[in-house]
Amino acid sequence: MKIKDLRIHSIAIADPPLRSSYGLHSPYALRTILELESEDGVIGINETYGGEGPAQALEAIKSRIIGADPYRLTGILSPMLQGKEGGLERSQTFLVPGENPLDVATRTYAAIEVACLDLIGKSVGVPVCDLIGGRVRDEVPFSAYPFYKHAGGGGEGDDIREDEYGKALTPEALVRQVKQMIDTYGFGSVKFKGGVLDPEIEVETVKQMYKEFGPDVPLRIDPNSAWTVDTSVWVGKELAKELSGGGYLEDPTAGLEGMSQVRKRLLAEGIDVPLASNVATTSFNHLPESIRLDSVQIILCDHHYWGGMRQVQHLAKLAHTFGIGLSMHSNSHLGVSLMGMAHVAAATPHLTYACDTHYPWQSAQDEIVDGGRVEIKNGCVRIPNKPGLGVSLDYDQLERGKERYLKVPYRKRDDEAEMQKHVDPNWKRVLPRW
Ligand code: GKR
Ligand code: MG
Repeated sequence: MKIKDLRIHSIAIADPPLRSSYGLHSPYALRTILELESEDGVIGINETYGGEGPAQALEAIKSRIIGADPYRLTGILSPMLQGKEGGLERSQTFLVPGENPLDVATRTYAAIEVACLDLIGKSVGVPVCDLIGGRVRDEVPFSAYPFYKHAGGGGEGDDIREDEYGKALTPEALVRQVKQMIDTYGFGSVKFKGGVLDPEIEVETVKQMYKEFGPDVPLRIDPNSAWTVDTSVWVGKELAKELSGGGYLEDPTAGLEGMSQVRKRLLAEGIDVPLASNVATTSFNHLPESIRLDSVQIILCDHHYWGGMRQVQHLAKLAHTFGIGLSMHSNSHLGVSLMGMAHVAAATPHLTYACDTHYPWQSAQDEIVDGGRVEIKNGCVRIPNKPGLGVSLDYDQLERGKERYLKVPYRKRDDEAEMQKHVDPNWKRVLPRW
């Protein structure tokens, strides 16, 4: 089998005004949809980061893709995963995922790998999870992902989306938001995005969630490095009960050294709440130091930047070997990414926590999957009995996404600029803030 064509589609999808320590989400998130077509007309698809940078990186390797055999292509491209090109110094501490120049090689490789797997799966009639080792679960659990948010459902002008969840800038509003997400999707755990309001208010928010949902719904909080070591330890102590029993404290502070100090000081207080990360430990090169310092007890994998599905499986094996838990990270995405996440999670035995997903924040109006939105039921995505990723493209919807992209004035994610535009002209991403 030979690849005849690689098509790269830049799209924009409505995104609500969600807050994090990076700033504010823009009215549209950018994504890239790929199509790999074989000589016999089978089409493999994938979804990855959007905007100019990711699309250009894919364009740049197009000549190596056309004419290649999809079974061998990732072997040929594997130097992209090695050494400096493989992201030696990369980190998401300051740059939003998808915007780190040091991630270019691994995320470009990942985008092609998954499209190849979908193409192969669709050619031989096998689901991707069974191609990469075989599923260990048919249903993949995801967690609710509440955010502080301003009013609005995303989009602009005559293209605005319904504000399904409303404004949420208080503990009470956050509890309401989670309740609504759980009622709609049946999630069994909650990952709460902090690093936005004063830590006392965020602690109170988690306490109110615990009161509302009880000890059977594990809670996590992720301020994306907004706190000092002292503040992180204070939060860990305040929330020792609420974050135990399957919860975690995610990236409270910046860097492996800072995380290690938080861990040591909490353990010294008899608090064994694990620290998770998708900011401090983001590449294989971070693992030796991360393990030596005991900085991170749970790694959030994400095939989009860890170098694809098989790299995530390698990561899981290493994590298991060193007694580290594994969860999964996400950014604003559509159904093709969700299915990619579900397939790799289905074929990864050592996945010890429900995965994150932004999917509830996106609208059916923007979905490019044929047949509409992927179902999340009882908090899980079920692997469909279909080849490849189990989804294909709705080309009319894809066209709409491309038209939207042409109208959007920005070409990369910039949450700081968005904050300055809508909330505070002097706002800067300051770490630590509290
Ligand atoms: O979408 O604002 C966001 C999140 O903060 C995202 O950018 C993070 O990468 O979800 C992420 C996380 O877990 O850190
Ligand atoms: Mg995180």
